Amino acid sequence: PRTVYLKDYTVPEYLIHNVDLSFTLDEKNTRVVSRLTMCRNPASRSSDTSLTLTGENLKLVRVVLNEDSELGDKDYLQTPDSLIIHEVPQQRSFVLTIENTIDPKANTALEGLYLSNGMLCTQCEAEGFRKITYFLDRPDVMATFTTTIVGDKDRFPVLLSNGNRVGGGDLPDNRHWVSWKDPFKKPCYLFALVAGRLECVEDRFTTMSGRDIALQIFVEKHDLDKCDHAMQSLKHAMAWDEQVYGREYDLDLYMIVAVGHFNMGAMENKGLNIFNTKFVLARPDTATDADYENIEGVIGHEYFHNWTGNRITCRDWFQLSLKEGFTVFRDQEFTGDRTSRAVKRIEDVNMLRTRQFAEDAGPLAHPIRPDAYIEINNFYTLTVYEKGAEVVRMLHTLLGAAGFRKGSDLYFERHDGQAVTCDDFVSAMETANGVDLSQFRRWYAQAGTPVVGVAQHFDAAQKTLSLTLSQHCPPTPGQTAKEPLHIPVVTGLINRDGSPALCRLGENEAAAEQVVLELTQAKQAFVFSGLEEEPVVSLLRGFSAPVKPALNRPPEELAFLLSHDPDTFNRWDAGQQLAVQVMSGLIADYRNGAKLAVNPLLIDAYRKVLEQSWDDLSYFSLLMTLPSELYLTEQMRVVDVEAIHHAREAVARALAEQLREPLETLYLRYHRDESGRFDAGAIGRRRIKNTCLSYLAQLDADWARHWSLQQFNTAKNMTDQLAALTVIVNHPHPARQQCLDGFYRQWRHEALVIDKWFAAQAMSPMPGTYERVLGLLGHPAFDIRNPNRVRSLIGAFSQSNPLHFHAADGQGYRFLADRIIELNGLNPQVASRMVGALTSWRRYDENRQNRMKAELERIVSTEVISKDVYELAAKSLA
Ligand code: BAL
Ligand code: ZN
Repeated sequence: PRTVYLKDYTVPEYLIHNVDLSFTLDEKNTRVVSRLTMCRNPASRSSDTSLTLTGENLKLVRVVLNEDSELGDKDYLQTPDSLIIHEVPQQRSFVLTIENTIDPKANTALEGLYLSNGMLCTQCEAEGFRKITYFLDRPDVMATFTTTIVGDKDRFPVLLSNGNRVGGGDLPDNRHWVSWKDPFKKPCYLFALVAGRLECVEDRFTTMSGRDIALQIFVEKHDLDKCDHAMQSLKHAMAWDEQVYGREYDLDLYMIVAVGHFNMGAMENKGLNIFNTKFVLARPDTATDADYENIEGVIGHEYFHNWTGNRITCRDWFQLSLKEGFTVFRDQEFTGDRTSRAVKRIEDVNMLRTRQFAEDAGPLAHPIRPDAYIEINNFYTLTVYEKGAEVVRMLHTLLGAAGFRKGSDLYFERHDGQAVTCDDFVSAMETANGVDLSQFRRWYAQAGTPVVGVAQHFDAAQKTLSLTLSQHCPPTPGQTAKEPLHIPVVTGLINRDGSPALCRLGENEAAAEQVVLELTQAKQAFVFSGLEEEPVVSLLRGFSAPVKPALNRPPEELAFLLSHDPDTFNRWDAGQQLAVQVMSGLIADYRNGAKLAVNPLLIDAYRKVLEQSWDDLSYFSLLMTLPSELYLTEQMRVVDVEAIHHAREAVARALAEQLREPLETLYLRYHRDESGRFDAGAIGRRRIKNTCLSYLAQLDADWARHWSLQQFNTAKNMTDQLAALTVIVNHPHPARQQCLDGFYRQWRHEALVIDKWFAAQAMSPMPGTYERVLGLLGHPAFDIRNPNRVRSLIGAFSQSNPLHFHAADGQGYRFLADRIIELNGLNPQVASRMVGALTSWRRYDENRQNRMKAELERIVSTEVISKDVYELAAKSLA
């Protein structure tokens, strides 16, 4: 397969000004007529007078140049992925009309036009439009689109595309037509079409300039009662973007369609977002609090793309983080403002540190702006998205909120209607603030997680604290030597009595509660003055940079920070690091066959947390939650899945035994049902209660089993019901099968709830999980063609059940490789998403390494292998 390089970028040879599309719908044979108004790109230096359009899986019917001249076989060449027209006008614009047919029913890859539950829908990002018609399928070709759709009135009563509806009417043979016009220039990856039996929930929004916008959410009829939260989220997002970024919506209509078969979470098509049902549908009895939060976040994310992605798009796919990193940062801040800032930050960093750091340390590490790819779909990664958002967050930290806003204003002003680069974004920040960000730009080009070293020296006579920070970044594939990065390290100081110490850097600086240390050199000293005693340093507050601080704090200092750090992130992190230290000791004990005795310091620290009173109960729950097995995995040089599992269980059990009383009291205080309430208070009460329940389930006690069963049987909201089911499925419980069967019977008509049923079983640490997962593949509700089902069974098992997936006999690996090979032929994007669980093979013992490697080799040698799967499997073996 061919590798595409950023360094090879050249401007398009031709431009497309306008696209007139007409679709005549049929499940197996949809006819597409595309009329392109084009011209030679004056900026292109190529002397080639032919025109190459991309297209895949298309049946070409005819090609007409300038309305009247139908081209013959000798005028063009068709290849499996292109249409080359030998000669087109060079001096003036021309019209090219192409007619082709496509088969949506055969499209199991869910890219281009495909069928989901009888409805036709599209997914074009990144390169799906070429599966609809021949085109210049690249993001720097921006055109206005008009789309006319013709279809049967019964099968396709609703016909949607981008922009505003400009016409429609009846046709003979029970057919009808609708025309849509999108006045904004856009690349074809933002094109969308939806046709089917859909119902609509409608609302309105008045923008800051007083324009009235119609908001519509389209779903299948039985889901009409699950759209309220998505609609409210959309209105909140629209208002937030006006307040925080001064950005207003531009069309008269904003449509969202929920579909059951979708490779991603959602897609920001102009004026017509298409969403995975998972990120739209919610009712208190079917969706958890986490689902509610995710829906608001993803609705916000797609809405925010209207400015960061659609109005200003990417020049090429290497620039993906330009729109994704910025838009993730925007959605994170939106959720922080809407819910709890402290909790949102912790959740985001938790994911970054467990999953993105692993990616950045493995064979697939790449910069947030990659320099090469075989299949661009493989680069919708945690690095491009989440680390990309961290890079934008660092700009926000360095420039301050007002400076960042000046920069984003200039970015929107300069580049509206253009396809630009990450560099253009940084330049706007630079110009607006009069600063030099040349070193900062390295974050876009360098992969890997930097390690920040810390050494401190207190001079009692001078009353100064000297803090020496250093940085180094381990090599990543293709990048051995790394340059120092520009790292903002937000730092505060705390006196020994727990009160904050003021930070005074240098002679003339004013004292502040915290400062941003700008680490730009390999090693750099910062001197704080005016200190009466040696303070405790609170470093990297709010996780101000995506780095690993190399700090070996004594456990007492971590316990001190857990009690006193005013920074909510660092306070939580101190508890996590304390737990990691204790569990690391137990992991070593387990490996040595020693008894697992939990350090009482940790129990005391948790007791103190339990004894305090907390306003934000969600934050309190996070303080009470132990680091996950996956996070512990990241801390080990050679991963020992069994030792990690048993060490963590030992700590959880010790906490449950020794803190039983306060945990019980808390559970009972909040165990009453508050179904239907989604304010921060009720969410927090459910969260802390369920955290307590999961601890109490560690006790081998009938009363604890009874509590979980009672909660399962009486819960009226999904958060409580699923929390109880999870506890029951994760421990020996006599009612396990009965609860699973009851849950299935209760929810068999709700696809998203059945996904949870599959996932809960796939993630269980109980013996027999592998056999159960294997059996579930044959369950009538399992469908390998549905990405949500694949993720909920195969994804959950391989990515969130380390104990069973990494079983020493290799059965988990074999199971996954078999599924990847099967999926490779059906849906390469989903198949390649599943490869990730095998790519970290070098982190395990020799036995597991050999077994994982053998499965990767089996995958690579599959006879017909997709670019998607090949790229990841081959790179991880290299
Ligand atoms: N653009 C792909 C889906 C998303 O990031 O919103
Ligand atoms: Zn996005």
